[in-house]
Amino acid sequence: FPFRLVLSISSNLQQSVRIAADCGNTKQSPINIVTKKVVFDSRLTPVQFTGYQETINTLITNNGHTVQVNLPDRAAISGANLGANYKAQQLHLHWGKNGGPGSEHTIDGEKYPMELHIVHIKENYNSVEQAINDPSGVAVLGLFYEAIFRTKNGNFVTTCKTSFLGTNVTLSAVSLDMLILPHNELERYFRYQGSLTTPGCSEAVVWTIFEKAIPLSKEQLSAFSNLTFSDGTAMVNTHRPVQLRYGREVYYSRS
Ligand code: 3J3
Ligand code: ZN
Repeated sequence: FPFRLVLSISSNLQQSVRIAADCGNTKQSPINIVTKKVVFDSRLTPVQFTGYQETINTLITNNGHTVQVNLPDRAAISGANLGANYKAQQLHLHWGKNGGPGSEHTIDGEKYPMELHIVHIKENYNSVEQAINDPSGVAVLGLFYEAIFRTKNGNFVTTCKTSFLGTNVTLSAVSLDMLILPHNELERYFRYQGSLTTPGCSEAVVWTIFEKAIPLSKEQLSAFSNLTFSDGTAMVNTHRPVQLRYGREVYYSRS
């Protein structure tokens, strides 16, 4: 390119970055978490779970763009410098293809094969639609899954074969506990301010991303690629690309 043309490209790029910033979409999710740049915050105490220890009878569904499990809002989280109680709404997953890279957040540029999101809304709201108008109206817990050759995991995800859709599942404390992490691993997490990663992408989410990944076998991870979108095509690569951080800090719960 002649030098001048290169300059005009760079000025266009600056302009498009400025437009993006002017539109206010500077707190988008997911992001890449650079572990060397996270900032220790002593206020990030362990997440407190209430109502997750009970048996939850619910349905696992394919809502046409992901696998979703609706949760009763008696299950809730607090502590962890959230500043409020947040009621559980649903959990869903993001994955790649046949067990390949599929998480939404990345750690030092690395994608995990799958990422679980447990979606909560601040206790004074009655729906996600209401909560997304508040910059901290939604609190999403993110958990990574990593592939291992032997499954050590609990009932919930091990039953994620294509035949599991529409079945009643009892998410007992055991499966939820196994679904979440052993308590001592829950103390290590990243925190940042971001958005929903699905259309609307409202900048209303306090993100809590646990550092420790949950082990799953390659077969379990690959089973998700047998599902289909509403149009009948394979439900693969259900993850949004990482977004610019625009200078946002990522905080960490341990020094
Ligand atoms: O149904 C609600 C509603 O706000 C709808 O507009 C849409 C917003 O993207 O989806 C939500 S949701 O509760 O289904 N939901 C979508 C997936 C919010 C949380 C999920 O986004 S994420 O950031 O956890 N991946
Ligand atoms: Zn999600």
